[in-house]
Amino acid sequence: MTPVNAKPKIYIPRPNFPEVIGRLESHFEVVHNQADQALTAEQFRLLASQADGLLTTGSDVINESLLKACPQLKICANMAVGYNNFDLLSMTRAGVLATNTPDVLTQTTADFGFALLMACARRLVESEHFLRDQQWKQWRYDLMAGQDVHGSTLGIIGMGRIGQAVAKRASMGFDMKVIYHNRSVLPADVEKACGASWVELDALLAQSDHVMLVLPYSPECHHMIGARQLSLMKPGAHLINIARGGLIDEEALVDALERGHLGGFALDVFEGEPQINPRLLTQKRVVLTPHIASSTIQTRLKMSNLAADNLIEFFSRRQALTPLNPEVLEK
Ligand code: 8YV
Repeated sequence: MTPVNAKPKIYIPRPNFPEVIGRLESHFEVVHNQADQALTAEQFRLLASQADGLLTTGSDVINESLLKACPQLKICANMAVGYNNFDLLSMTRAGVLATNTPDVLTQTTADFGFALLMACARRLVESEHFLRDQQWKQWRYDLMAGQDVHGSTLGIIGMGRIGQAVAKRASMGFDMKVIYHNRSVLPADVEKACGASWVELDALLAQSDHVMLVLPYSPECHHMIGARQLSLMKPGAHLINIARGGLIDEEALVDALERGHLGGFALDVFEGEPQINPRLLTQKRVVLTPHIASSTIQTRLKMSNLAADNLIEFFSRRQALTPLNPEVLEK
């Protein structure tokens, strides 16, 4: 039995900032795992089953079966804006609060989306490998010739905070035409501030020189970019994904590249990550990064502190800064 005045127990399954763990330790009994080796689902379940709160990341799945094994769990504070790792309905039913980390990572993630776009269109990684492999023999008019970014058309799928931040960089900084597809059309003043206009998805694919995915993942949009959508893209166009791997059918993507239809693609997220489809690894015109779009020290620290603040607020005042199912707080 838990002693009456015992501190709530917080479990942190993956490595995190020592200073944030230290902050949490002044409020809670904290169990954490700083090893660079993810726990098995069974190990995670066992440790979570003894916790009052979890500081999760986007890779830690909280579903009905886990919730059943965790009767004392009251809050999962995700250190991510995306929360497709949460079964929110089951969490609400079980009275478990879910929180995420919006806003603090918007600009950093948009910066990285743009970096991937530039790297892909200008063949940055391929050129670097070429040089390191000592293959550079002379100046050539077409050496590693890529495609212009400035003045081209960018299609953004998903126009939330990050999509809008990417659009501003493109329209203001690179004089690009920006079109977007989103469930809802943005208010005219927001569209104007982003220099972007709404189009149907098929039209976006057909008109864009570069397509960027910035939408949340849900089972309804699983493989929303498959063979048909890829065939609609302009020959030589680029695809950039900073959202979730499951949005793209990776086999169809590699097929489109191998057929010579796509100019290239850049992925920061993968279906089944950190496992990578081996066909992706052998392609030249691609940029592949290990889910680091939000990874600057400043931003990751803000994300970690916001997740910690949600835990502290919840256990001290039964409130949260960024709740996803606030109805749990009203019960
Ligand atoms: C995280 C992300 O790094 O915030 C998100 O949704 O994808 C990334 O910023 C990742 O999910 C780990 O929590």
